Amino acid sequence: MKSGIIGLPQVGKTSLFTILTKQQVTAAHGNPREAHLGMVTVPDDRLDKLAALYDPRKLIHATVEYADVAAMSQEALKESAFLNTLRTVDSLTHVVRAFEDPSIPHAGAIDPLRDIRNVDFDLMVSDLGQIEKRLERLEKDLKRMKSAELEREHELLVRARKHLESERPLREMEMTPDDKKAVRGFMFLSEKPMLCVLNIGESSQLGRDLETCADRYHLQELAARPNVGVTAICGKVEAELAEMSETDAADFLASYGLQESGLTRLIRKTYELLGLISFFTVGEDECRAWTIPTNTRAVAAAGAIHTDLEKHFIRAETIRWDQLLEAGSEANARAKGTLRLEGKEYIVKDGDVMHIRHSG
Ligand SMILES: Nc1nc2c(ncn2[C@@H]2O[C@H](COP(=O)(O)OP(=O)(O)OP(=O)(O)O)[C@@H](O)[C@H]2O)c(=O)[nH]1
Ligand SMILES: [Mg+2]
Repeated sequence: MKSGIIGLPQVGKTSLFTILTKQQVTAAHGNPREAHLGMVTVPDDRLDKLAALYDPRKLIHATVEYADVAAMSQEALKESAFLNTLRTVDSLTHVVRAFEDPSIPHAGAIDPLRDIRNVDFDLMVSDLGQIEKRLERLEKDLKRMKSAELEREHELLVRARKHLESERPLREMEMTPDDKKAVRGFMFLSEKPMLCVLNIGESSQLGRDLETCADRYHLQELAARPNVGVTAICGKVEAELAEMSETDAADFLASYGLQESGLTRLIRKTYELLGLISFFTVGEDECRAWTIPTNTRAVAAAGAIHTDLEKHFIRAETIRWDQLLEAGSEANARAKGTLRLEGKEYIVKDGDVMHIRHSG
């Protein structure tokens, strides 16, 4: 899974990338349009607790890849490196300035809703340009020959154009699974799910500020739309946290009245937005988290581990992570009856621990 960090100039995109990936980015980074890429471990204390039980040789968390790109603008969207990076991501992480700091320039007063609309506008203009080009071509082709498939595409793109012209991003357009398939090749930017991350200033009531800032900036209506999420972080505080040991970080969070770091919440929100869940495989050799879409059948989940497991799937020994911890071992869980045998059609739940039995 890959997410692109976008936003207006100087809002804290690279700062967020640095604290997420713990990767230093130097100013002398060649082409400024070239993205910085980095992997981020998905924090999951359920997996950590399971690992404490098994003491495995390998502990493997899920990962998300982040791409930090240059500031958003109509001009940037005309550059192919910039555009191609954004086209290939699964979601957008839109950093929005909400911190006050006169020394860091920003166009106009702090106004997250305006900034979000402006960035969305640029994405929509880019998609619209692509649609118009394709429609022109399609109309020429349709004049020369009749084709049901081209006509369907034409109809869909006309609908998408109308949608964009009314200033609504494609992520809010109703599309059947077939429609989605038909437009997949375009990799439309405004169709990608977007998590807006308000970068707020430090304060003594940071916990409350983080919770209330979506309301303060009138983003409730936006947050309720399809395929959009809103969350907040304090980049300054997160940067300090990133430098600390785990125990110091916990004390530091508590001193601000926080239970978890903003980054943990940000990644969780991204999973929610994309409809992703985790299941686990455990053992003395390896404890590992796997990422799958919600409503995945057990046999397809097995395929996420290895295609052979999908092909030769017999059953999945399944237990909820906390029930396994409570039982203390799979043998105890089996005796207690909390370890279930599930078939191919079982819908895997977030936090399931699975052992795939196979005939391969
Ligand atoms: N006060 C304050 N300054 C911040 C915060 N986050 C970033 N900055 C500062 O804002 C400036 C820009 O930060 P970057 O992370 O480089 O922003 P960017 O969005 O990557 O900028 P461009 O890539 O140039 O568009 C730097 O001087 C940061 O130190 C914050 O939360 N509070
Ligand atoms: Mg930057």
